[in-house]
Amino acid sequence: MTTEGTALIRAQHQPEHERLGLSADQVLRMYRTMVLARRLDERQWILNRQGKQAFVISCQGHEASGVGSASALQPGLDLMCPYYRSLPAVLVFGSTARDVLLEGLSRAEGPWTGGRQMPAHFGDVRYHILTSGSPVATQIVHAAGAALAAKIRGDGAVAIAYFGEGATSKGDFHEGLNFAAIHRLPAIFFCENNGYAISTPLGKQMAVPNVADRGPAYGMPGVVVDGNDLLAVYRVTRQAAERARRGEGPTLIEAKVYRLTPHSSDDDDRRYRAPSEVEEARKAEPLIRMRRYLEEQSLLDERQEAAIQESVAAEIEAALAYAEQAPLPAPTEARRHVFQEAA
Ligand SMILES: Cc1ncc(C[n+]2csc(CCOP(=O)(O)OP(=O)(O)O)c2C)c(N)n1
Ligand SMILES: [Mg+2]
Repeated sequence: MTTEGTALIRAQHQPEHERLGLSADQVLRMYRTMVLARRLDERQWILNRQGKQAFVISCQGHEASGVGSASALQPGLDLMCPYYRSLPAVLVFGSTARDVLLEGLSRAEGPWTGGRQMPAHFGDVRYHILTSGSPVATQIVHAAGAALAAKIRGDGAVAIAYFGEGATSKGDFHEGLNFAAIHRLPAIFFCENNGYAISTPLGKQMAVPNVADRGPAYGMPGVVVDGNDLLAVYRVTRQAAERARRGEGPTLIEAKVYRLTPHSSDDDDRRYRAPSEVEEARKAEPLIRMRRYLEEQSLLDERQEAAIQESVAAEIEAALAYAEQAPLPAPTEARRHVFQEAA
C-alpha cells in the first residue's frame, strides 16, 4: 500500500477528538465539566426542596451544548452573553461551584450579583461573562453590541450569545442577527433548541423545522448540530469562531437538545408532555453519549469514572459548606446597585 493510502486509512480510523486536535486530557476535562454541571444542578434541586434555595432552572440535557461550544472559544479573550441554562458554559469560562452556590443561596459574597438576583443569572466581569437579565432574548442584542466593541478594539475577540428557541420569536433575535450580519461582526448566535418554551412546544413556536434556517435570511450561515454530541458541538463552534476572527461575520448555530427536567422548580411538566417522552430522551442524553465515546476510545474505565464522580462530589460539598456559612447580604444594603450611589 502507498504511504498516502496508509495515511488515509489511519485518518479514517482516527478518533474524532484527535481529528479535532484535542488531547485525551482535554476531552476528559470537558467530560468532567459536564459531570460537574449535572451534579451541581441536581444538588440545587435538593437545596430548593429543602427550602434553602429559592429557585432552580436547570441545565440538564444542555451539558454537551454548553461545554462543547464554550470550549471552542478562548476564555479570557472572548465574551459570553449567557442565558439561564448556561451553567456548563460559564464553568468552562472560569465560574466555580462555589460561585454557583453562593448565588444559589443568595449570599453577599456571590460574585455575580451579591446574592441579589435569582439563581442562574450568570455574569462575571473577571471571565468576560456579561450579566444576564430575566427578559428572554435581550442578551442577543447585548452580544451584537459586544461583538461591535470587539471589532472596534480589534483584539480578535468573539462574542457568543446563548438562548433557547422560544427566544427566537422575540424582536431582539431579529435585531441582533440583522445588525451583526450587516456589520460583519465577530459574533456567534448559539440557540439551544430543547423543543419547549416552558409549556409551548416547537410546533406552536415556529412554522419552520429549524431555527438555523433563518440564518441565510439575515446573511449568515445557519448550522444545525446534534446538541447531545459534545465533539460535534465543539467542531461547529470552532468553525464559527474561526470565521468570526477572519472578519467574515457571524454564524447562527442551532444545537438540538432536550430539556430533561421541568422548565424550572416552579413548573409541573406532566401537564404538557408525557413522562415517556422524557424517558426516551434520557437514553440519548449527553453524559451517557460522552461516557460511551470515552470508553470506546479506552480513555475511561469504571475506576476512572468513579474517581471523576467522587472528585466532583467532593468539590460540590466543599463549595456548599462554604456557601452555607457565608453571610447573607445586610438588609441595609438592599438598594446597593439599584440606584446611583454618591462617589
Ligand atoms: C420577555 C419575556 N417573556 C416571557 C418570559 C417568561 N419566560 C421565561 S423562560 C421562557 C421560555 C423561553 O423558552 P426558550 O427560549 O425555548 O428557552 P428554554 O427555557 O426552553 O431553554 C419564558 C416564556 C420572560 N422571562 N421574558
Ligand atoms: Mg426551549
